[in-house]
Amino acid sequence: MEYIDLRSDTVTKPTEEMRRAMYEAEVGDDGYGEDPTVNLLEEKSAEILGKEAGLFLVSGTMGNQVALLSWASLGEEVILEAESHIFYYEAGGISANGGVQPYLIPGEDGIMPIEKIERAIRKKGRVFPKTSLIVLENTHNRAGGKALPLYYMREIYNLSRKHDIPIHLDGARIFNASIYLKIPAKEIAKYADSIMFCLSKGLSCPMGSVLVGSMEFIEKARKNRQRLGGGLRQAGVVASCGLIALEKMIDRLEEDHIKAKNLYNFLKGIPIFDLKEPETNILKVKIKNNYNSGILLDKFKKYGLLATSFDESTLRFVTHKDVSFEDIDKACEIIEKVLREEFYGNFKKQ
Ligand code: TLP
Repeated sequence: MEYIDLRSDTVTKPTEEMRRAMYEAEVGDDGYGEDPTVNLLEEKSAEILGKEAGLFLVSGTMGNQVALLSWASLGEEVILEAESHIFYYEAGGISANGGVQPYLIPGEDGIMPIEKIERAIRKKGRVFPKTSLIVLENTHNRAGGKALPLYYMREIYNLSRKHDIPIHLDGARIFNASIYLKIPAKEIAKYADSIMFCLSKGLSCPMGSVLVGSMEFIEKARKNRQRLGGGLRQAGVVASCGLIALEKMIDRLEEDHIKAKNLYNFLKGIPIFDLKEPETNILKVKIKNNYNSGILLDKFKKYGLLATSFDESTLRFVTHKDVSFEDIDKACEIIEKVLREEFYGNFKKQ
């Protein structure tokens, strides 16, 4: 069966041009700094985000882990939003790899109240851990692809300067944020000391993420990547896709946002669902009356639609290049069919 796959933008396949570029890529041993394609991707990534240097890594998770290792030492503390990817989905790496302690602040739509961040910063003293880092996530995955507003980034940045604490931005989808906010990604990146972004999500590369920051930070990060076994060799083969992504795949993300909005426009009229208009490509749908998301997901799958859940009463739909506008219409039909079956025809669309 051909599925309409809305589980994640990570399912996107490389374009024809990327496949050709992989074949033709100029390569060398990156362990010696001799892969020209990796070097170019690192340079261009740093340039596009207004930082001094970049580091290519196999995944977003590795990028975040390397950033944690590079900013914080054993027993120190990192301030994070309670539903952040680093805390939620990185297999406990923050403690296992970094040996650091998360200080979680629950946010509203991914936004931690600034006063709470300020209160969370530890005072000096024998018994306290040192607060070494503040982490932000933009767009925020579990907040349904929320783009953190620029004024908020700026306020946290000002706070971080006051306390001399660096900011790491999990910008796995920073370009979705930049498209939604209608500002260059550089403008967002300016309020963080290090940024990780993913090539393998909406940008459609087969793999890879880039971490950017100051020269000094990237030098440290390179060593930490090595420590985690993430050193690369002829990685220009895949870095070549990243170069195409930066040039040609960013502007088209707007289309993914429109697809998510189309899906929203259909689902918002369904009484058992509770949802907000998506800003980017992730649609978060709460199901009322304790109805289980797993049951719906299984039924959607039977008719050819794949999605995931944030929890047992919340569905997640992610739009991307490999689903068309027609696929979104079909997805709506499948959802309607399942709801009619499930509620014995009592399903009402308002
Ligand atoms: N997110 C994946 C899953 O892990 C949940 C997805 O399908 O959305 N930061 C953010 C904000 C992410 O959403 C992800 C991946 C990562 C980091 C990690 O990237 P990878 O998967 O390359 O390790």
